[in-house]
Amino acid sequence: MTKYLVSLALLFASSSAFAANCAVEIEANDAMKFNKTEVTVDSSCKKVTLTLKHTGKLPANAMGHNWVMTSSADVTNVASAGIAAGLNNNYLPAGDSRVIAATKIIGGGQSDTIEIDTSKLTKGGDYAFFCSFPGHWAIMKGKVTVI
Ligand SMILES: [Cu+2]
Repeated sequence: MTKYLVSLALLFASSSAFAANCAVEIEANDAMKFNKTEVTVDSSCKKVTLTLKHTGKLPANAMGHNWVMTSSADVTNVASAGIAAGLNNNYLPAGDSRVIAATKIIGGGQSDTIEIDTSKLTKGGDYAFFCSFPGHWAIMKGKVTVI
C-alpha cells in the first residue's frame, strides 16, 4: 500500500511538471481584435515563449499589431508615449523600462515570437497586455496572469 502511494505521488509530481506551459500563442486580426482577453504566464518556466500571429491581410502600416506587456498601471502612459515613437520603433518608446516584453509590430500573415523572462515577474501581480498601434489599445488589451 505504501509503495502504491509513493508511486502515485511520483506520478502526480511528474505530471504537474509536464503540465508547465512555457509557450503561449495569441492571434490578432483585421477586425482589430486579439483572440484572447487573458494570457497566463507560468513562472515555473524560466522563459515563456510568446508568439503573436496576425491572421488578417492588411499591412502593418494600416492594421499593424504588437503584443506589449506592462503592469496594468502603465498601459495608458506607455500606449500614449508609443504613438510618437512611430511605426519604425514599433510604436513604443525606445528602451522604456515599463515595457516588460513586446513583440514587433506585424502585418497580416506575419508572426513574431519573443521570450518573456519570468524572473522579473511577481506571481499574482497586476499585469496587462495591449497593442500599441495608435488607437488600438483601448480595445486590444487584456490581462496577464502570472502563476
Ligand atoms: Cu493593433
